[in-house]
Amino acid sequence: MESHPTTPPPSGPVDDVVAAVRRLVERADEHLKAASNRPDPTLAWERAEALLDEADALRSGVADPATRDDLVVLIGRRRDDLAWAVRTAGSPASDPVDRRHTPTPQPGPDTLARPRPDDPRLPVDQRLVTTFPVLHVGTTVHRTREEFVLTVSGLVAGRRHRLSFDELRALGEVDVTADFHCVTGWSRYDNRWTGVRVQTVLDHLGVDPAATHLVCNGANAYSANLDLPTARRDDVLLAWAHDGAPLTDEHGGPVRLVVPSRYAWKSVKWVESLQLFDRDVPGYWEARGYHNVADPWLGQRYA
Ligand SMILES: Nc1nc2c(c(=O)[nH]1)N[C@H]1C(S)=C(S)[C@@H](COP(=O)(O)O)O[C@H]1N2
Ligand SMILES: [Mo]
Repeated sequence: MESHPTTPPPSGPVDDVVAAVRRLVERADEHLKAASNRPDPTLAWERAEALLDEADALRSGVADPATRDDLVVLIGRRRDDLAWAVRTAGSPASDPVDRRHTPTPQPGPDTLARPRPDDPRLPVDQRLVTTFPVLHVGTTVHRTREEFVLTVSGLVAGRRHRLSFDELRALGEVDVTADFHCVTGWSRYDNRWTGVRVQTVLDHLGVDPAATHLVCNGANAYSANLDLPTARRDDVLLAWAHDGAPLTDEHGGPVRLVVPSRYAWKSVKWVESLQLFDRDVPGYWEARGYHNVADPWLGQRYA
């Protein structure tokens, strides 16, 4: 746990640092914008990256954890935009909603699998936050536990099932404490999730032996795919509580998927259904250039 000072630090110098970080990010934005109009955008990208590195160095000195985390997310999104620009250079422009999301500059293959030297719990290229950022495509969904229904379809015995919240919970409640790694570069340690194992749900319903993969669908046409061995891991949950409190709407309540061994985009919020397939069917981000597996320890950001 981070200890919070009882008296806030004098606000003047802190505000100055925050303002300086924001200015660096704005300048990086300008280079990113300029890059798109250049025949050779490389120099502009390099400038943007250097400014973001400078911003990261400055923000690491900010004492207030919440302020520092805001800056981590702010800078991370620009690194996303930069990586996406580099990656899609020369190809037709993609949907702006999709572009808002993307991650950090692609590290070289030699850096991919390593933990950060200063913190072995943190994959290289991730930055620790102590708040709980909110990230999703579209607007927050408001749905009660009474309104919740989980549909399981495809290669399951009986082909189609509908489970209420209480039916789901009655299958067996477990706690999993795990770290959460977002592809945009922030990581949050020690999230205690309460829910039912996907494994338990599948075993209860009876999966067709031909099934090899599943797709988890959430609200707003969001989805993510997993192979069944991954989906059946002990730490993969349909979760309804976080750190002992019911999942809030913004974090995907009443029920979200949690897949700790994968980048957080696999942890679908506002879960509606699971579909079982005898083949791999890409989800929302997997169909938009992201890695199919998404192991943060292997830096599997892009396909
Ligand atoms: N339905 C839905 N689930 C989603 C997303 C989304 O856009 N829609 N974004 C994913 C991404 S990229 C991340 S980082 C996590 C963020 O979860 P949080 O907002 O609870 O931190 O949700 C994941 N689940
Ligand atoms: Mo994410």
